[in-house]
Amino acid sequence: MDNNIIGKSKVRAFTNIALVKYWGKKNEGLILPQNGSISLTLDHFYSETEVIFDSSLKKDEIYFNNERVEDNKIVNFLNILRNKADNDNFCIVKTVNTVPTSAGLASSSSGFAALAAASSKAIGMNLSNMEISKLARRGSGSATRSIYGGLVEWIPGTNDKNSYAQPLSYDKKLDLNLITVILNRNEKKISSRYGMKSSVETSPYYDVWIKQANEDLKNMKMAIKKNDFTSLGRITETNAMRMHSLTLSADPSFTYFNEDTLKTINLVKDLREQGLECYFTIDAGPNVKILCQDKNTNKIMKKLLLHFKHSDLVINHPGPGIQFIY
Ligand code: 2P0
Repeated sequence: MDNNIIGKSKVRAFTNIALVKYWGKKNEGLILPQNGSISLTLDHFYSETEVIFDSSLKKDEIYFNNERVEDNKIVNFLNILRNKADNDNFCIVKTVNTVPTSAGLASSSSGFAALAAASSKAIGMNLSNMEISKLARRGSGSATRSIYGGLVEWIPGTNDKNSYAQPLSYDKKLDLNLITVILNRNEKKISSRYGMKSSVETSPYYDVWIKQANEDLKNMKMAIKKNDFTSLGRITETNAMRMHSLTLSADPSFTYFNEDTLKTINLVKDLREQGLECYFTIDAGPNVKILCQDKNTNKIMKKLLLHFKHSDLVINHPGPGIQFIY
């Protein structure tokens, strides 16, 4: 046993995809969102993070998929944690990701959820899931929601203490599936952080977005309560397009879509016309996610395979919340 080790922990956290999007901060330091959001945690993509606090270290050491990296966002997060824990030791962070990083498949959601849970335990704090959710938020907004499985709501709040996520109860007969269509595995050119800031500061439609997103959130919760997949899907799709209209109306304007994104959107609409009910959502990258129900997934996959490689399509079911491995 190494005498210098103060504590260690390893956690697995799954990514989530927002059905009502978070797009803009009202406090950048604390990562307080302008509006509430609702997401689905997936079962296929996750991050596994081990944190070891060691009194002999002179600085934090961060390894990503077994390679040593410098990462300011992680060091900033660890400084927030040290401050909260009143403990100035450094640590080793080892993260392995099954999510293509920064390609709009929400790798930061699982990454910071796993880091918040593992680092807080390793430094000796014994936090509730609600407290872990608040802490994860300081690393990345979407990570707030990845603490929990299934459908999750992030309550926007007004300060560090009242902005956190909570699980939404829903009927498992909703049978939600989400097929990720990977069109591009490369790192995106415009970070969500920049994209949000630019939308808040320069889109003339930003105030309308907040109003509409609140409305979408209310209607989405109603659809979930009523077990109404059609309403849930329609809100998911329109809310995503409303978010992306902020990027198109920013100055300078930008978009996360590429030509394959538009083709895939049209394909989803075609499938729907053929009687296969499904809806799309898109995040800060070109990849498209298709929401459907168990009963239609195989038929939809068959149609998608006429256009995409098998390895670029991943079927997800609702995934679990954070899992402590030790
Ligand atoms: C979401 N996205 O609700 C929205 C929809 C992407 C599109 O949250 O700046 O990595 O670290 O809080 O959470 C992605 O942005 O941004 C995101 P920060 P984050 O999932």
